[in-house]
Amino acid sequence: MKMNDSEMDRIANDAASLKRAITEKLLYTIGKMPSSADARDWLNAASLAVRDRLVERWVKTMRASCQSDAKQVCYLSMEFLVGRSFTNAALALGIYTELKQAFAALDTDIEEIVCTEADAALGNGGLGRLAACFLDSMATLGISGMGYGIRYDYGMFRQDIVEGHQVEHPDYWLMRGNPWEFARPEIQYRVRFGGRTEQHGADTRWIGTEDILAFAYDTIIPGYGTELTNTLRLWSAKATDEIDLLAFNRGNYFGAVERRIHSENVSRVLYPDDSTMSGRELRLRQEYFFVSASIQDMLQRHLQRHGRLDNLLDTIAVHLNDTHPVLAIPELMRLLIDEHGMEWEYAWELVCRVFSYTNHTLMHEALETWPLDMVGRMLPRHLEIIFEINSRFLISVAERMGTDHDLLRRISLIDEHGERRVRMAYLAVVGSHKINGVSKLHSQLMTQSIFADFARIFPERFHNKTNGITPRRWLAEANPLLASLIDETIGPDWRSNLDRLAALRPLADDPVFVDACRRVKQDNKTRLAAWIQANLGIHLNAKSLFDVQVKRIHEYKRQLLNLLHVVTRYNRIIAAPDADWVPRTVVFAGKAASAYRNAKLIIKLINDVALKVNNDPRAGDLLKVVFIPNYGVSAAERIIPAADLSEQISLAGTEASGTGNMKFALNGALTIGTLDGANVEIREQVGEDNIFIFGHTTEEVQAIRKHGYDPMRIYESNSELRHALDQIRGGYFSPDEPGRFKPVYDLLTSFGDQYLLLADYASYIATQDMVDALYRSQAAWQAKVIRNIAAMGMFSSDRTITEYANEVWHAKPIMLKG
Ligand code: 26Q
Repeated sequence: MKMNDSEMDRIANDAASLKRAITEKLLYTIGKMPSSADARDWLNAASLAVRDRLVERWVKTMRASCQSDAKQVCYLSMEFLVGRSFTNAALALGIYTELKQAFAALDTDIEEIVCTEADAALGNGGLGRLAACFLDSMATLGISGMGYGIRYDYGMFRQDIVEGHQVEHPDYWLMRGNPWEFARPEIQYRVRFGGRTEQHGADTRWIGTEDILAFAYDTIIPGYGTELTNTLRLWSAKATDEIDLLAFNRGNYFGAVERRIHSENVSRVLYPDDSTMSGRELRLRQEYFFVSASIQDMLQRHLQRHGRLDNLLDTIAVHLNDTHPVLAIPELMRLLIDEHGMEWEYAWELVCRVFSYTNHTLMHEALETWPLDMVGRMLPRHLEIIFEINSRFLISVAERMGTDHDLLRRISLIDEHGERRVRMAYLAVVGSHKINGVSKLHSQLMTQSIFADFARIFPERFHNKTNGITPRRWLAEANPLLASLIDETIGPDWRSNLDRLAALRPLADDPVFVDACRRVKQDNKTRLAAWIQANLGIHLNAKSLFDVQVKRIHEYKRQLLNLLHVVTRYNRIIAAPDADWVPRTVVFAGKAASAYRNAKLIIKLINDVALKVNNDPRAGDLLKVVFIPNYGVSAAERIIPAADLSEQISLAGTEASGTGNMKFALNGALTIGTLDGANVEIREQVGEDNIFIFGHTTEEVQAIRKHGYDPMRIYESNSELRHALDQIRGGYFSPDEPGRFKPVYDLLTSFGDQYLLLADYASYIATQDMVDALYRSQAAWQAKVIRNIAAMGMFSSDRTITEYANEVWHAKPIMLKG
């Protein structure tokens, strides 16, 4: 397909053509006159104009990938936390400046348009955002990839803070349409639930099911510095017609509609839990729904081209983003055996070589297990297959390692204690050829704890892939001021080769560059302060040290430790208001899972402390505390570039990796953190003089636990800590309800505090004092900032994806011609 002149004109990239394209979209696609269009209409029009320019690349890519024999990576994830797409797409196409001019010619500031886009918040946090960074990197590197997930009608809830409490609102992100997606009603699959199995000779039939249709919606994922694009394919649930017929025959119109609604609820809403496994049946239905549609789609696309399945391995690699899509393993077995007549042994060999799996947590509460009864009722054929996988696996282990009943009980895919449950993580390990953790420390702990037995059985399967972040969104887009300073200094290549930042390291001692960095940070802080003033009515000292902890609220992440420092600092200031303090602004943001009581209490405590501190004239400009509501991708893009200090203070051994830690360092914040997750590798990269490490190590934590943790002893022996905790317990921050925070005190001072908060308090406070001391010397501070930025090369998700492509997926980049 060659384009003629008028087609070329349609997608020309100069400002005048873009302006014409935008006004045409507004009129002919949105159906509005400029005079009646609001900012969001203009955004939709401009997005459609930008999308046209992506489509050309998309078509080219699909043609090239058909001609190439490169493997396609199918990335299965319940979550894709993409955020906004407009600026990202414009930067990938290299037309942001022209779009800005086009809007200027329409008398509009592009910033006012861009901020009307709703975040695609189809994820909870780290795991979902990682999937989005990976899609970006795969496209940029030319790895042919397809993200598969669910098109939730409602994404991550919107968080309001009302009188200091979290209030959740539904996030109907599709309200004003989604200009980025292509509905593909011709791509639909039937997903079956329930029913029973019947044996016919050697054949098993699954019958009597209740079915749902999965409809595909495609979004183009542009690569940077390449014309290659990938696809994010999300499934939306639709009722089948049989549902109506069944009910109509009984003369029950409302019954029919109700059942339609019931079916279509499968893709209605994202579960907003990220660290406890909510065992709701609807969640399991969601998991099977998108997995089944995705696997059927892969087989159908493969068969269309090749007409046989024995070479499936040559065309696809399927990656499981945590256990959430692990039903893909029995689903592929079922399709190969029951529908395509393959032998078990042959099919199993294929399956194990197709799948790979990433684990994202060691915490027991977050590991997925499902009641056997529930699985059997919902997916009777899959349960049979899981039993068969299990019995063959246990037999092979017994053959290889002897019949150790204790071992066999431990590694069984079925947990027989109490109510019998399927262990999804074990299913993932047995059915994948590669299994990884997301940081060196996490991968190592993984093979010592939850998968210790499996690491002995399959040592060659386990490896590490330290997480990364895309520099396109997290530097180029989020921090344009720093991006242009770096461009002026070392050129623009860092966007697709983040190692280039190393060239900045010698400039840590260059007073001109140091000062330029400082000014960029100051501008970003001033902007955030203005936003906070306008939106929250809190006045900040933009010259103060911005100390930031933004992430999901969870006990293991220890927002309370941060807060104990805030209270301690407040007490010190009140005791000596005229001392030479380094002024601080402490920023918190993050959502609590809606049923997580303690997390919600932490949010209330942060807000109550903020109220007290911010209104105390004795603290004045020296200390301010802000809780920014509704943390998400767009909020992160605003907040992170303005941070001086990045709080990464989880108890050692609990945060699998963290990726916020990388975003902050890349944007010129210094880290105060524990030796946990990827903090360990950040320290290795930046050097121990350029990071503030405190607290007990993983081994020390294990030792404390072994010998018995005694927080009361710590409480008794540290008067500042005792004072802070007594204030929290006694209602100093909650005079309207003095007992409100007694549970916080009880938690932290009881043997039951799993996260050893008080054990790290003294070391944390002492390290915070060192932060102040360094901040007084701006040249020394900025030098460390620059050494951090310069060392971030390895935390590009391009590096992570290159490793997955080479070592796990065996996927090579595809070449685009012309
Ligand atoms: C499971 C079953 C039922 C309901 C919900 C869930 C569920 C949903 C989301 C369980 C876990 C999650 C999300 C986990 C997550 O985000 N983990 C983070 O992954 C990041 C990327 O690897 C790491 O950097 C973080 O350390 C890790 O906490």
